[in-house]
Amino acid sequence: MSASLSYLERSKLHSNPTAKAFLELMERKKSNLSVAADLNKKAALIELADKVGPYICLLKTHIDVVEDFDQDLVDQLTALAKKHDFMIFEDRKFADIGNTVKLQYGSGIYKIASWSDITNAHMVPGEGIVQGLREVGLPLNRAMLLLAEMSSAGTLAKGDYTVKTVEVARKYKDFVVGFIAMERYADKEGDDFIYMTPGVGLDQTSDGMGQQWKHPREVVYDRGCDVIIVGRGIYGNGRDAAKEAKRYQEAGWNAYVERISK
Ligand code: 6AU
Repeated sequence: MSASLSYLERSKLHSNPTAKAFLELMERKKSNLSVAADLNKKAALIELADKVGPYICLLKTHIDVVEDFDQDLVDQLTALAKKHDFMIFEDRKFADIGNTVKLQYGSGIYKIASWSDITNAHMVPGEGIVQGLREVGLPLNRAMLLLAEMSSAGTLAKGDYTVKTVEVARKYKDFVVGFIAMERYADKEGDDFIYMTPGVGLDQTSDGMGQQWKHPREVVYDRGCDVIIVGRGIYGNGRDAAKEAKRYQEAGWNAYVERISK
């Protein structure tokens, strides 16, 4: 069962170069922490990425919320990714037909495929969405995640929807390398999906707008997920982002070490 293997052992099970490199990076850096950098000013986003950079494996962006976006932001983020050794995940949550998502992923102002190692999509439109994104992303050695579940209260992504999402992921394993999910489910022979879980917090359980936060140990040890995605728990309420990132890195990593030594 891949939940009991180390990230390094699992890197050998992947054919997708981004998944392989990502799992190696996690092991090398001893980090399964992704920071959700939901900030709307370029300077603030760059400052946060530089502060948390030493502690994270993945910087998660919502590039379309940045009011003063320009190509220089992308250049600076990719330079910081090199400096601190992390990857970039544009949390675009594509949700349209294959032909449209191809355009949204590869062109427009953001040209996401040109700089984002990983992106994600909803399965609502059916598997054409994966075919469209794969056409653009695979030649660039990119990878994607499918949203199999969500962290928010009342989500419709559950039950049969989740099961069908996993089936599609199995069909396109060269490009779909994992899920946004709340627990690990697809550990059939030959599976090795990377489970990334948002809705993680050490100090609070809810934001009053549907978000539900769980403890890193519950996510990684009890539920078998691989990456904790943390936003406001790290930079919200005037917190010291570097200090909090270190705290979350340790909590996430300790839970992982405990899980693989079970
Ligand atoms: O820690 P937070 O609540 O400040 O931030 C959580 C981040 C946000 C959401 O857009 C994202 O995680 N997210 C996702 C993702 C990553 O796809 C899915 C989901 O179900 N819930 C969720 O919060 O940037």
